[in-house]
Amino acid sequence: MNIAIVCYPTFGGSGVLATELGKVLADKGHNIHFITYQQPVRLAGFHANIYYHEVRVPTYPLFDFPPYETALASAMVDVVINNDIELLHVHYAIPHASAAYMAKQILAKQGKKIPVITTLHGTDITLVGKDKTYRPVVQFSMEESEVLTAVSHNLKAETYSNFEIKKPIEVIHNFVDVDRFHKKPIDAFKKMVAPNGEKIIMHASNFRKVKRIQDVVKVFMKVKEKIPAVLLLIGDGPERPDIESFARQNECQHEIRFLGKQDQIEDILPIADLFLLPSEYESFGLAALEAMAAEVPVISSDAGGLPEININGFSGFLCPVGAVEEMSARAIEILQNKETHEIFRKNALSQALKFGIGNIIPQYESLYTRVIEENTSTAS
Ligand code: GMT
Repeated sequence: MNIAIVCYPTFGGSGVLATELGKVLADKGHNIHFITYQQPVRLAGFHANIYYHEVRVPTYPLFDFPPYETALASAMVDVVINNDIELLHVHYAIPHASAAYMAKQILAKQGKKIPVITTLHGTDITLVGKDKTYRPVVQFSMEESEVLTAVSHNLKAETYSNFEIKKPIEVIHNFVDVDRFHKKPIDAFKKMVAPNGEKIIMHASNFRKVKRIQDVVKVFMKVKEKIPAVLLLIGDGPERPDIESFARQNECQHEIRFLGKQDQIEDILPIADLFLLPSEYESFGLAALEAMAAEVPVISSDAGGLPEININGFSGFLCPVGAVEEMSARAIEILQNKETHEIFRKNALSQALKFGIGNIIPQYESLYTRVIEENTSTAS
């Protein structure tokens, strides 16, 4: 199949998922065309079936706000026409779904009928999308997509409760390439960050408020009262300066390392003993799934779609949002006993395997086949 994937190229979960999806599909022989404004962070190297089309937004003195959506729609038209694209798969509704609608109309005038699949990822619905600044456009463009998918049952329910959407939403959970993450920890790296055998606690995110990184630090402080531990924070974003000063105020800055944005996260996760994701909301929690694939148990909040992937008392624990005491007690419970820790590690991996490539990618492939067939039969 010839598929165009539109996504954000940055470290956010939706861009990561879209890029990984394209890479797996390319490995399976499909031609994948990424359309975005920058090389996606997880798209390094060369692949015979992968094409990258950069959206350029020329500046002009009149433009206080360069019209990205217009440039994106034009790029979609160009890529579809010149590469025999059969399907546009857009990740994150804003502005990708509305740009796709525009491209579809332009292409229809030129006699080319192109179907659009919109995959909803989370904040495009729960935060930004429902804001009245964007709501009418998001609602309209979702309705106009041939197919809507959501990355969890929770996000599907959130979409129906926040928008007047009549069309069905298909749930296709996010996936992980378990073989890539399930690696032997790099000993030298482990020794460097935990020279005295301290337990390694980890968190990875885009450091937005919704991630509640202060809770991560609070849990860490409680754990290290009982067990020698270090905290590794991966990622970067608006909350970082506050977290740095919070750590200094609590005199634990020397036990916390900020690793910044990392694209080889599969080399870092395996050294962790525990992963924390105490988010206010998480439609899915791809970072937690990647940790589980690296055989790392997860303590997360029970918000959003997290209970669909992290199984309480099995792959880790689910605690109410903000329940720092409970999260700390659970972390200590997992970390202080070697045998318990080992059981949680194995369970985390077996839970991650349920979301492995082999289980999820065929769902996308059969969806694509169905949508392309329907489009061909109605076009002729
Ligand atoms: O919140 C983020 O980490 C970024 C955001 C995005 O769209 O890039 O992530 C959302 O999509 C991910 C992939 O489907 C999900 O794993 C995240 O749970 C979701 N984030 C939220 O719902 C807050």
